[in-house]
This record gives sequence, C-alpha cells and structure tokens, in this order.
Amino acid sequence: MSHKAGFVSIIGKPNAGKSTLMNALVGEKMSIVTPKAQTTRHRIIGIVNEPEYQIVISDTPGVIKPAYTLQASMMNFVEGSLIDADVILLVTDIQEKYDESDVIEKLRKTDSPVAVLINKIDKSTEAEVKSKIAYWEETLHPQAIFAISALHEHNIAAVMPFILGHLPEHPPYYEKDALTDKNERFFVSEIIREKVFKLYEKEIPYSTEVIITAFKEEAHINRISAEIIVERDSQKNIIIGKGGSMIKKVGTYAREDIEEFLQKKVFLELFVKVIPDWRKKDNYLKRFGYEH
Ligand code: GDP
Ligand code: K
Ligand code: MG
Repeated sequence: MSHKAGFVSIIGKPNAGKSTLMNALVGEKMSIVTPKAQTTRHRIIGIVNEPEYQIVISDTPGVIKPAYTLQASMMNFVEGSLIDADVILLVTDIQEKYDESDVIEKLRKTDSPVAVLINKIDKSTEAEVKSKIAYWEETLHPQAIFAISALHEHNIAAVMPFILGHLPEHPPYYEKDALTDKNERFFVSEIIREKVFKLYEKEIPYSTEVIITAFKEEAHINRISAEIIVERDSQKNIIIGKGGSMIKKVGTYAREDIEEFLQKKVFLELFVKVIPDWRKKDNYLKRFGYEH
C-alpha cells in the first residue's frame, strides 16, 4: 500500500493564529498525537495519522529546523541546495500588515509549495478578504491562498487536500500509534544533529548519526545522554576538537535549543562513538530509522 508522509511548517507572525490553526488541523482528525502538547506552552508538534498518510506539523523554529535536517539526510541531499519542508503554510492575520520582506523573499525562492492562510476572516468584511487575496496573489504568488478562521474552523477542511496533494510518498517518520516521549527523543536527537550540520564541514555531518541513550525526566530537569556516531576514528577526533572544544560547542548550542523545545532545564551529556561504515550496514540503518 502506498503511504504518504512529510513535514508541514506553519510560519507567521506572533498571534497570527498559528497554534489555533494547528489545533484545528490536527483536531479535525481524531488520531493525532502530540507529545504532551497541553502541558507546556511551546510544545508544538502535531502529527496527523491516517492509514494512508502521516503529516507532521510544527510551528516552532526549533522544531522546524531539525525536520529540515532530517529530510536532508533522508534524501542524501545535493550539497548547497535549499532544504525545505514539504509544505509551508504562512498564516497571516487579515488585520496585520505583513511586510516582512526577508520572509517573503525566502518564500519566493523556496522550492516547497507555499500556501498563504489569511486568518481571522470572522473579524473582517468580504471586501477586505478580497483585497488581501489580491495582495498576496501579487506579492508572493503562492501555490494556494485560503481565507480562513482558525478559531471557528472555517475553511480549514480546504487546507488538508492542499497538504496531502503535496506530500511525498514516504513511509511514516514516527510510529503510527502510541507516540509519547519517543517524539521528544527524536526531536532532541535531531536538534543535536542540526548542530553537527552547522558546526562541521565536508563529509562529517553526513557521516554522523545521533542516538539518545538516556532520557530521564526529573521534576525540574531532564537528564539526557546522547551518542554521536561517526564512521572513523579521524572523524571522532574532528567531532571532539582540540581539547574537546568542538564537542563542547555542540553540547552548549544543542542544550540551549533542547531547553527551549522542552521548556525545561536540561543536563546534556554527549559521547562520541565510532561504528565503522554504519551507513553501509543494514542493521544500523534500520536501528537509526532509515528503512527504505
Ligand atoms: P500564534 O501566536 O500565531 O500561535 O497565535 P494563536 O493561535 O495563539 O492565536 C492568537 C490569538 O488569536 C488568540 O487569542 C486566538 O484565539 C486568536 N485567533 C486565532 N485564530 C483566530 C480566528 O480565526 N479568529 C479570531 N477572531 N481570532 C483568532
Ligand atoms: K500567541
Ligand atoms: Mg503559537
């Protein structure tokens, strides 16, 4: 059976209605799983699971970036090419002035399909809606424009077919049920891997995998251990750096983002391990979640 899976990034200004939209999108399907979504303010991953597809929706930058990296590695991406979400939803409050030219410029250049969601139309007139649609048509010329009210779930159903229409054939990224902190672990490992992508050059990022080996949730702190897996001793030395200087950077940057993501203090411990040629070995690829 064919199966679609991919990442949807919701972007937009604060208070545009991103979280409300996400809730509306995932709430429409009953089989969603959010890792403790209600417990913290910034935990914003929604996964819509159906037998024939899995949509991973996020509106936190710290979450979006790892998703990019994930896709990158899965596609063995061509160096230097733009790496993007499968679908980008730009949410804008119909009353707000959207003149973030840098964002618009990036959206113009991205290869990913973009839909503009003009939100809160319950607060506006039909003429305003028409004029905003014309504005976005001209400014960005996106793949689609939807006039919606996330709060009242008006026109939300139209967004789903757009997303599905642009989702690639892919096996699910997550188990299709019982997602709890597996999700958190996954994103934590992706955050660490993102730092590796940023801090090292040449083949290093592509030779690296990150495994979370411990994830202890205490009242005020999470104690996380992770292994950075590389293929050769020489790569291990590069990862560690002179006197441990480089791995320290990875740890510091990753910890900051993980704390932001989990909304909790984190103690992060990193180890570097060599598994010769792990990328060529089926059992490791499987263990690391690359099954195709
Ligand atoms: P975010 O910061 O982009 O995630 O925005 P939120 O989803 O937190 O929404 C910000 C505020 O806008 C909240 O008070 C929402 O209830 C409100 N809001 C969101 N969508 C709509 C809508 O369609 N209509 C109206 N009137 N308010 C909305
Ligand atoms: K908000
Ligand atoms: Mg929000």
